Amino acid sequence: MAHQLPPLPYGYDALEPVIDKQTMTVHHDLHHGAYVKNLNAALEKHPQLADKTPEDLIRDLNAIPEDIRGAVRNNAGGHVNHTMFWKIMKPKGGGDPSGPIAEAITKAFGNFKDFQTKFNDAGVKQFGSGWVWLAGKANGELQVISTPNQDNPISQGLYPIFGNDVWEHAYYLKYNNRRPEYLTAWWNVVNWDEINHRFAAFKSGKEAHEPAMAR
Ligand code: MN3
Repeated sequence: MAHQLPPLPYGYDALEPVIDKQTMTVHHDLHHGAYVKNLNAALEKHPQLADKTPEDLIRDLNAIPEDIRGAVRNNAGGHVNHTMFWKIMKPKGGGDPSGPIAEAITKAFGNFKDFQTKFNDAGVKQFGSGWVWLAGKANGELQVISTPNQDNPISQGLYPIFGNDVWEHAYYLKYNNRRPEYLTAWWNVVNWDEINHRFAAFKSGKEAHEPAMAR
């Protein structure tokens, strides 16, 4: 069965005023929709890959046939990234983290504010399109990284605990060129319950990711 665009877990206007309805509509339906469509089109040429999850496809890109490697990198990456992104946000989210992720952030970065500063700085400094992440290493350490385009930490052997989208399509309609303002406001819609869920999966050494997809 082909990969499918998952529905947004809330309304298009649910993250107002942090993220406006028009941005959410275009971002989910058109941008994420296109990644799914383009991924399915690329995979048609290699039916042996049909049963792989999008995470499996990007875990070892060298194993992907060269003629579709770029398309898989961009579009399976885009699919995995956005599937996570919708879920790690929610209306009336934000606030200080709680539970195990709060303890882990304090241990790794000193305190939540310093972590946010580090995360936002990495997002501002990502040149052009990309993502900023809290990623987990195989030895359990946490780090803030950024990736270009739709690259996901999975392709570097890291676990994507959560990330923010710093492509202009994620914020330009409302924030124009003010990416730092978007990065700061975004914390008000973060879903710490879902992030704790992903962190627990990382700590338990399970598959690096949610079965991202309703296939
Ligand atoms: Mn995006």
